[in-house]
Parts: sequence; C-alpha cells; structure tokens
Amino acid sequence: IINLDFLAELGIQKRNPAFSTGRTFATLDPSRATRKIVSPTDGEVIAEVEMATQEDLDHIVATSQKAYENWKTLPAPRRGEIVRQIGEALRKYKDPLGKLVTYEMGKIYQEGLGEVQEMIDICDFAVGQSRQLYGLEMKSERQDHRMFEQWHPLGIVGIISAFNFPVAVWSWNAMIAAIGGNVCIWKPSEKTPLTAIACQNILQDVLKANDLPEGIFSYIIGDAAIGASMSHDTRIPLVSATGSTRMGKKVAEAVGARLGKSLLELGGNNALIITENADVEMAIRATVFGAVGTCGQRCTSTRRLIVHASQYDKVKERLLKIYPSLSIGHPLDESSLVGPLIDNDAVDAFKAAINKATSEGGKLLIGGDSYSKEGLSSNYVHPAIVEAENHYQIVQDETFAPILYLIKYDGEVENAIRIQNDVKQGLSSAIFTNHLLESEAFLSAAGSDCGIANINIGTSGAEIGGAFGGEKETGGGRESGSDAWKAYMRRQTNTVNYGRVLPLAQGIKFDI
Ligand code: UN1
Repeated sequence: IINLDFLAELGIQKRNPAFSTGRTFATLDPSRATRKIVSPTDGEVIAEVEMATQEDLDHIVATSQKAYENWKTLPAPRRGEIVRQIGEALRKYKDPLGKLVTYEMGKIYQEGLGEVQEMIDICDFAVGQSRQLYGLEMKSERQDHRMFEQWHPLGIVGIISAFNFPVAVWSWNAMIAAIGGNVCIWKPSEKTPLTAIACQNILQDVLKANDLPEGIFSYIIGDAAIGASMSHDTRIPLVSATGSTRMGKKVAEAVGARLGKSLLELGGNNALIITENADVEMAIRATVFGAVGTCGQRCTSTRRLIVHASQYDKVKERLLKIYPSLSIGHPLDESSLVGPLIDNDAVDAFKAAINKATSEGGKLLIGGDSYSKEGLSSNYVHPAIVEAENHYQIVQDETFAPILYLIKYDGEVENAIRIQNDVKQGLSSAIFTNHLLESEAFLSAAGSDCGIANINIGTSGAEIGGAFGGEKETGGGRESGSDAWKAYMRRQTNTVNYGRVLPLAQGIKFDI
C-alpha cells in the first residue's frame, strides 16, 4: 500500500479544474466533460480533470495578452527574481512533486526526483540568463552612426508537452520564455495533466506573493483539438511542441501556414556505438540505462546499439546476463529500476514492434512479453533485445518502449557512423571509444548528424546547460541551455544617427 499523501500536499483534488490563468483557477462545473487519470503503476484512478473548451482558450489568450502588456515592461532581472522564487518553491516541493511524476507517469522515483531537479536547475539557469539577454554591437559603415541589436519578447508562447517528461520540458520552455518577457500557455499531455496542475499550485503562491497579474503562466487541459487551435491562433506567435513526429508535423503545418514560429522537439532514434577501442563495461552501463531507463520512454532513449564485430559477442553476452536481473516493479518501490509503460496502447505498440522486427528477419534475444504481479497494472513489460539490421522498417521507426536493436558493424568507425545516421531522426547519439581518431571522426562534420553527440556517455540524461534538441524529423528546435533563449525572442537591428547629416548606406548619392 503506497502512501498517497503527496496528492493533497500538491493540491490535487478528486476533480480538478480545466484551466488556470495563474492565481485563479476555473470553477468546477459538473456540466463539463471530464477525463479520468489512471496511474500506469497500479491501474488506479488518481483523480479526474475537467476538459477545457475553445471558449476557455479564448479567455486564457485574452488574459495572457493583457498580462503581457505588463510583464514585458518589467526589467528582465526582476522577472529573473520571480523565476528564482519559483525555483525555491520547487525545491520545497521536490519530494511530493517527484512522487506525483512517478505515480502519474510511471518513471521510477529517482527519475521523478531527477525530473524535478531539472526544473530547479533550469530556474537557476534562467535567473542568470535574465541578466544576459545580450545583443551584439556592430560597427556601422556610416559616420556618426551606431548599430546594434536588441532581443525583445514575442508575446504568448504556447507550450505543448508530452507525457514522458510531464513537467521538466514545460519548465525549460516556460522559465526561459518568462525571463525574456513572454507569457506562457501550457497544454500538458492529456495523459499527465495532474503534474501540470500541481506545478500551477506551486507557482500560484509566488504569483500571489509578488502581486502579479493573471495570465503570466496558464495551463489548459484539452485534447488534440485545443493543441490544433493553439497552433492556428495568430495571437500565439510561438508554439513550442514536444512529442511525436506525427504531432509535430501537424503543429509545424498549422503554425507555418500563418508564418508563426514553432519550436519542435520530436522523435529520436538514438544509437550508441561501441567500437573495438571501447571500454565495454562503461558502454554497457550507459546502454542499459539508456535502453530500459524510463521504460524506454525518453526521446533520448537508446534504441540502436551498433557494435563492432570484435566486441559483438562479448557485448551480447553481458547484456543477456544483466537484463534478467533488472528489477521490474512499482516505480515508487525504491528497488525498482524499470517501471510500467504509460498505457495499454504502449504495451500493444511494444509487442507489435517486436513482431514486426522478427517478421523482417530480426531475432528476439530476450524479453518482449508482459510482466505481471499482484497490485500492478497490466502495463509492465520485460525489456527486449532484438538482433536486427538497420534498414528494417521497424528499426527506422521510433517505438516508445524498451526495445534495443543490436546491430553489428565491421571495419572502420565510419561504417558505424553511416549506420547511425541512416535514419530519419537526429536527436541524440553516443560513441564509446578510447581512440582519439574515432571520437574526433564522430564529432566532425562528417560524423554524427544529431543535435546531441556524446563521447563515452550514453544517449540519454542530457544536462540542462546545453541546447537540447535535434535535426531532421526531430524537428530542429533547441530548448533549455546555451543560447536557446533566442528562440523565444525577436531580434531587432537598430541604427542610430547621432550626426547632423544623413549619409546613406552603400555610399548611395541621392540629392534632392
Ligand atoms: C525527453 O525525453 O523529451 O536527456 C527529454 C534526457 C533528459 C530529457 C529528455 N534530460 O534524457
């Protein structure tokens, strides 16, 4: 029996409001459609949420527009101070929020805590960033002219997040957007809205204490139609979306049709290469965490393991020894390393992918079936390893589940790099080697084509300080650290003439 006190601590009720504009939440209304939120861990209904309507979205957008008028004029370091307080509040609620992430999403508690830590870290990062929204000064070609650039906010940022990182990915977007002077409307995944409501409850105190207007941080709980409305809405200049490539293409099409901005973080098909010069034990640790961590439901999960022929048998043997010992179980039980998949559809997709792989010629080496135990939901599976070839259609696709495709390569590292790049997605990649020439080849222009390329580190578990995202069907967006803040801003080039005459650029003579 698990202790569910964290629900009350986070203000989660039996029935929860469809939206909030900050301090104010929608009043509960029995006539609204609702959705039951079932924990993937034990199949119990955690709570119900009311679903928002198109009119609710209109109300939120109008409120956000008003808030923006005020928020954009605050000095950026003042906005940073608000974000600092949000980070402090998150520190206070790290335990219960980590538990709710675990209970609603199914990742193990250590990872739930890790996710909240990412939120805290991005707050710290954003506080510093709030004093560093730097523009360049350029040297003007004209006498007595000064040329420079400024970064101004865009306005409303729509954030569509996925179930697998139900809160961290929102915070990367929202905190960076906020210090830049934007206001945010968050549509969490329909599968994990309770964590969003919990975040809003945590935020609310900070907004109140600072007497801030409604509409700076809002959430809206809705289905794909609400996401589509946000994508089409010209009042939302930027839509940042995380999720499947299929969803991302729809968002990009809708936003593109109105020439708005989108920031996309979509599917990955991440490979880890083990060369003949690798420290195999280190590579195995990285592979196992990458493949079975979060039950294979990270964008950065390791899906393909590309192993040099000289190491292949050893790697296979080690993995087949470790996989049976992985403790599968309730993710709040601290001894579990592998929790459940998010729902039954995900279990079906897992099994269908394995069938597809074997029908294309792959060999299932281990796992692939359901894991059942009293008190647990039917969403648990035994992580699978399949010997496969990169060109199989199923290997080309991202299946959001713990399936590791084992692929052999011969000869030079270039052969492995070619295999790793030969997919539609380009999020994360890793190579294990102690050979300088191999690692440099991997990082060169002819190397990995992914947004993330690691040496002797696995594909998942990136730090917030770097820009996060990838190429090709991964969508091209970059979130979180480095200069990702620029995606939430508009650049303005300014030229000032402090002389008494009007010279034209390019030396043009135009005498009137
Ligand atoms: C995601 O799966 O959408 O690099 C984000 C990682 C995490 C974030 C993953 N820091 O695995």
